[in-house]
Amino acid sequence: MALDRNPGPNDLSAFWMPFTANRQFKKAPRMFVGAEGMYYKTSDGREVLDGTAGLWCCNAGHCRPKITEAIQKQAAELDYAPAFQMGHPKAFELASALRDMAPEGMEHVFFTNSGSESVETALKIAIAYHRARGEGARTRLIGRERGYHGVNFGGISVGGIVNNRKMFGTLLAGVDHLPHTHLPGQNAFTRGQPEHGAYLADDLERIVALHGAETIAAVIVEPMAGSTGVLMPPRGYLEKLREICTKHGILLIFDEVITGFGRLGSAFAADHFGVQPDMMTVAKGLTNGVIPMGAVLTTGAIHDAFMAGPEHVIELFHGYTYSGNPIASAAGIATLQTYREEGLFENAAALAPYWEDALHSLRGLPHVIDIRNMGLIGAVELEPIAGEPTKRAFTAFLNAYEAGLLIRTTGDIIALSPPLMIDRSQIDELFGKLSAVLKALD
Ligand code: PXG
Repeated sequence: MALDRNPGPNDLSAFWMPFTANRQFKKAPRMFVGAEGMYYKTSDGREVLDGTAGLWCCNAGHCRPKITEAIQKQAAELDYAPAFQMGHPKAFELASALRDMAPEGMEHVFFTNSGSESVETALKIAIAYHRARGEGARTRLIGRERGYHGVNFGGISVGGIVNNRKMFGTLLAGVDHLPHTHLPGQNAFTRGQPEHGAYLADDLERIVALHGAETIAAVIVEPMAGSTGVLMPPRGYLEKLREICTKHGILLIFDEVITGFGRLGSAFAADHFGVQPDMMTVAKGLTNGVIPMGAVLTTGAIHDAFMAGPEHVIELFHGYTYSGNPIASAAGIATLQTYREEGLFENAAALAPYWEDALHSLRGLPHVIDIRNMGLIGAVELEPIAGEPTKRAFTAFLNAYEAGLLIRTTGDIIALSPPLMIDRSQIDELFGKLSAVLKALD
């Protein structure tokens, strides 16, 4: 029986692929077999320019020697150490490096294995923090329409993407949503932060008035919404959210899974916008996407609220078998060193104006109804085909791949987020290819 079930190398049926049109893929598979720097190599021997840093995670580019060596060395030296009641030096080293890189006030680091786990961890810490301080009624969580906070139950509950929610039952109770900030009528083709929409943060006051501040634990938002199709925060919006949260004793969580590690030209979006959250969730670029790892950063006040009671008692009943895994920690340390030594965040900031001009040169091409950008991130929104939403952008994705360019699409929006090591000639190559693809679209 076991032998009968042994698949040949080309049997694609067993692997149920995530967030993928499985039947379409398996009819015409797209396989990467290698990668270096800014390029993937396909199974049919072609080079594909990585316009998306994998899935927004390979910020230092691919197969970077320092990261590869760190992983190899760690695997041979200490493969695994128990994460509970035991430690190993690299997890502490990475936590300190992350704290030192983070905005002032982020003092402690809780390790997870993904963005989704970081979100669950932050939401749980928020509720437990209030309870530890004697405000156990603060359990309500506020997310935002069109928000993406991973795919676990807490994350899809505070998230606001209908297809990620509607199949999965009743979700968490006690969750409300702020309105999204997409105002195409007023803000289309804005470069950087849009002018209109700061008032949308005032909706938090309506939610507070409805439920009472004393029932609300936290607000979680992406400082720049990535997955939904790249929505920049309107000018003044994040400042207002911060102000209202502070006024009512509500924690503000920035989900920086995409915006962390240089995407906007600063280490974190909190730095870029000059707005201080109480917690930050990160993943992806923390290890350059090479080994799964995430983290939650918290203020000293949040951490210290748990450090009461007898010292032999566990303070927070939460954690994962692989929290701070040695190999992931080694990858994280080497990744942060690579960012620093190669000045990759500075490169992203320096290239941002060139990127912006190149991106906005697509304005006027067929079906393009909006273009948005910030740092090394960009979105091109296409007019959907009537009655067939997502099809036009998906066709663009398939044609771009054939033309040697990797892009991401969500709905009818093309998202771009290349590794931060990109240079001007590669930006030209990217937009040259994309513009040809767009011109040929039906
Ligand atoms: N929060 C945010 C803001 C994210 O963007 C997650 C949490 C979840 O991370 P994990 O590691 O559990 O996947 C994400 C992930 C895309 C795309 O192309 C975006 C994500 C993942 C995959 C694809 O939009 N974001």
